[in-house]
Amino acid sequence: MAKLSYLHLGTKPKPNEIVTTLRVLSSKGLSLKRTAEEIAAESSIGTWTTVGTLNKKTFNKLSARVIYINYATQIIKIAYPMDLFEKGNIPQLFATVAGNIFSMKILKSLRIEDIYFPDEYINSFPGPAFGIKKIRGLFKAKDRPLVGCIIKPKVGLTPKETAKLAYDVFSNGVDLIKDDETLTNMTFCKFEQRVKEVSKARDKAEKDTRSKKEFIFNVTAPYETMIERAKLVKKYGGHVIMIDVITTGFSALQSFRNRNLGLIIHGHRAGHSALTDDISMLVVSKLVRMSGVDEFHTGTVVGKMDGKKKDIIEINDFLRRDWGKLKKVMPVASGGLHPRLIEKLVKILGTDLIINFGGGIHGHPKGSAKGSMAAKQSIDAAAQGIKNTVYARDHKELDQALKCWKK
Ligand code: CAP
Ligand code: MG
Repeated sequence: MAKLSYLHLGTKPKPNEIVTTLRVLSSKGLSLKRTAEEIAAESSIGTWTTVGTLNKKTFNKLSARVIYINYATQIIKIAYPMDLFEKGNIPQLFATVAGNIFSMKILKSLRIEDIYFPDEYINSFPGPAFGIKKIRGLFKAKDRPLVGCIIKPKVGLTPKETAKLAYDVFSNGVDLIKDDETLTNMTFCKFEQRVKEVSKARDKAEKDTRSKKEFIFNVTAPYETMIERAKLVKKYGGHVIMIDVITTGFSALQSFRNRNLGLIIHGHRAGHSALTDDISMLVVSKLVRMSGVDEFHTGTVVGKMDGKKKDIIEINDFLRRDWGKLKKVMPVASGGLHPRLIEKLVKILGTDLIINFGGGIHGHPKGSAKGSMAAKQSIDAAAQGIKNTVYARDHKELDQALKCWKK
């Protein structure tokens, strides 16, 4: 059989093709063109040698196509026919476009910068059950970022201590509080006990403040346990749970969403850098949105975590724009935030955002309750376009925060 080629340089993607954009560094000696061909082969229908079992018809139907090579930037694009994919199956997608190719000896380095998905593929996933609109509706907050808080220390408090802290924070301007990513069912803070105690505190704060409050319990665990824990949260009147989406993996995440428990899914991305060094956060965000996460951590630009401004803006824009039939995801800015940084943060990322404070509330010189007030004040000021130093003139708690955190 004549040698079949994966090279289709200069051709446009067909309407039903998935297209990956890759940054590639070949091992010494191999041309970028040959490397691109090898990648297309291994990730679609080829192997290291010609096999007699592959006929021309099947090759033409299922082979990936190298459609673009830029020698200056080392960027290549590979187009994959839809028939290579099982709809609604992220693990299979990963194994195809992000599988064996990462282990090939011919590659010195490889990064998936972006993946284009046709609507036919996007719409085979459920996406978020709630999305930005319903989350905003729940809190009746139309124009301002939602005020979030992370319990700190991240582990160590008992259920009763957590509940007391939650009440203080909820009563002073915070809309949402969340468990930290490492807190699940601990010897010192049993999950069930925490849900019971904290739910009572949440309900009392709702009644006393006459506004919506949500505590986001971290249900991260093996899949069946996540379901049990989520049901418990629901039984005690909760509407939101958190999943560490990278550590549980896409199979568990998809299965959880597909159970349709009627809970908002808050996606924490602990450990993402082990993945996003090689697969961009934009790609991860696309997969997370398909899987059905409603709220997702995307970085802050101004806080303690790594992340380029351009990338974070691009990801936030993606989560908030129309994409197939899937609902929009609420971005979460978290990590090293305190009241002084909010003015800048909102200028960069806008107001369709949950802004989380951990140290930035509990580290306030007058304690967590005043810290919550300062956090809310900083968000109100930013949403109204008032400078934080001006707003602080008649908002004592904000003034104290600004004096505490000078940059
Ligand atoms: C923030 C946080 C989050 C990070 C994760 C923390 O606390 O709870 O886990 O935001 O990063 O423990 O660091 P602080 P990202 O407000 O005290 O920093 O959101 O970028 O995934
Ligand atoms: Mg955390």
